[in-house]
Amino acid sequence: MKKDISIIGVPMDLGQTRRGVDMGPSAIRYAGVVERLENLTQTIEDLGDIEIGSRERTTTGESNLKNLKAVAEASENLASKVDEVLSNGRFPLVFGGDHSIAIGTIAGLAKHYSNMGVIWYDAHGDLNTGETSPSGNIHGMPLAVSLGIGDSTLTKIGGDHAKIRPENIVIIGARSLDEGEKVLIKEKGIKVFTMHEIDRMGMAAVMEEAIAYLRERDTDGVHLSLDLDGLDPHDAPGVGTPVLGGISYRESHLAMEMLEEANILTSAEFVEVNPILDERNKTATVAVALMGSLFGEKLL
Ligand code: 6HN
Ligand code: MN
Ligand code: MN
Ligand code: MN
Repeated sequence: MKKDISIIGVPMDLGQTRRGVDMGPSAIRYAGVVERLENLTQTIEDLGDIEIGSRERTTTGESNLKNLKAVAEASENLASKVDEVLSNGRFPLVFGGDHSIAIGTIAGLAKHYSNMGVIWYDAHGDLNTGETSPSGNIHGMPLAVSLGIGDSTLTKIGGDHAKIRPENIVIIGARSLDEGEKVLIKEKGIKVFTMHEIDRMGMAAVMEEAIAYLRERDTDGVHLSLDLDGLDPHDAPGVGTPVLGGISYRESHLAMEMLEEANILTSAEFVEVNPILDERNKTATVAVALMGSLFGEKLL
């Protein structure tokens, strides 16, 4: 079924410390996203970039979370935008920016879905809190925040309640989890397909299981949060926190094709594209190619 897509750019780089990821939305547009998706969609509109506000990098006294205030403000803006797009009956397609933007995306989505599923395609769990984080970087925390765990400045965005349930999350591609994240995954019973499962079962079986799992949960919407570092750095070099041994380009296409066939997605975001660290805009180009598959492009 062809969708009505609204693109939202989020030029955010304050959730981590490497410059350049704020240019991710431009790089994705430059790689021809609208042209690529035009014929695959009912309608497509580009709403431009949301306001990030103060770019001043700060660490406030009582918190070890970097740039907390600025990230929180931008997340509020993004949540309203996503809410508005859904209210217009359209499919939000969000471009990062670092992964801290998922806090705002999911907060906006949660205004419309009470039992939302989330597919977290990532080398990391992004389940840290101020206590467990090795870096203080908020891009390592958005999944925890969406569960209502972490600094209240972030968890209260879009309303002071958990936006998603742990049993409605599927993490795919994990290969760099911090100790505190591992504890949380076990404690909350979060479904994770690490690289081990992908190697062992193959991507087709992983996606079949992931889709069946979310269907069993009777979700009223499913969000794909795709961090480009979920892919192997060979295929997606333009990311701030690359981890060897990732998901291949072809496996990722297959994953997108299977999501399209299953027709379960109601929103998506592509994050962590950093053109400064990239090779000739390769990572943005990969992101756009994956979006092609996600919205129904076929090889024949
Ligand atoms: N990402 N687990 C590390 C941290 O600093 O919390 C890395 C997080 C990476 C986050 O790639 O979206
Ligand atoms: Mn991430
Ligand atoms: Mn990551
Ligand atoms: Mn290769």
